Amino acid sequence: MQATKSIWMNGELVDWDDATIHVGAHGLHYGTGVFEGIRCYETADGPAVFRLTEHMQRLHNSARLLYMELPFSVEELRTATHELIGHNGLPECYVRPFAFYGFGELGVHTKGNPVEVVIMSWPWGNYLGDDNATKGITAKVSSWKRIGPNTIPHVAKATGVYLNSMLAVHEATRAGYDEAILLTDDGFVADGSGENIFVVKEGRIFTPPLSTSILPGITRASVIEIAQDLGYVVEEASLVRSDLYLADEIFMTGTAAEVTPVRAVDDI
Ligand code: PPE
Repeated sequence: MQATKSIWMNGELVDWDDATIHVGAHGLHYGTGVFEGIRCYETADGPAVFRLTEHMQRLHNSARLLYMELPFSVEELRTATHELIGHNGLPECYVRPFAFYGFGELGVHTKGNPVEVVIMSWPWGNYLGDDNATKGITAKVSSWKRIGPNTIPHVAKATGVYLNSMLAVHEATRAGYDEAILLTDDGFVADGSGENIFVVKEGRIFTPPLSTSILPGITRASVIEIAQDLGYVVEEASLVRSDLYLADEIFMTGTAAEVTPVRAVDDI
């Protein structure tokens, strides 16, 4: 990870090296945090942040689902993001806002802990490898199931939820694949470890509905909108693993992964 000048912490810009927290922070012990991943792209008019309001709104929704009250509004977080990007001076970057219960009391209940809000930004190439964005990746259906809607709300982009993704991507890469695809407990295709999934079959585009334990991806929503504008039929439909094996094409979407083609699933 490439260091940049500053990090926005609770309303102030602090030097990269000084943005530290106490080891007793609640979020570190119990995964009680929420986060976002956003991209800022270079344009002819200068750096432009893609769908910033939607991302900050999702951060707020994630927090609400963790009984966490964010001390900054969507508008304030937007302003903070612009301030940070301007200050760090990068033409393109990845932006990582997050909020977590900080240092105060331990014990699983969050009472007595402050809510800390941080925004980092740094240069980050394609998540699955810049080459893979054109060549395509290989994926493995994970033996780890995607967390269910009554386990932890999957709609929340919560830090603790990502143990699920971490296990799946480790399993996949240790077996020689680039990425994991997680199914729900009852066998429906859900997410990649950090991406949503689309399947193309006979000219139509399919993607799992929001109720299938997926993160409501902002890239996913953008791709659906753009594909429909281009005249494609996009259907939100429950998919099973054989739909992956029989697909004409598969691609994954995410802020970090952007749009990455999948060239094989389970060696098919
Ligand atoms: N599903 C999961 C599980 C997921 O983590 C992401 C984003 C998506 C779908 C796509 O969502 P969106 O970015 O709104 O299109 N994963 C973020 C974090 C990756 C990381 O390892 O950190 C990201 O792409 O920023």
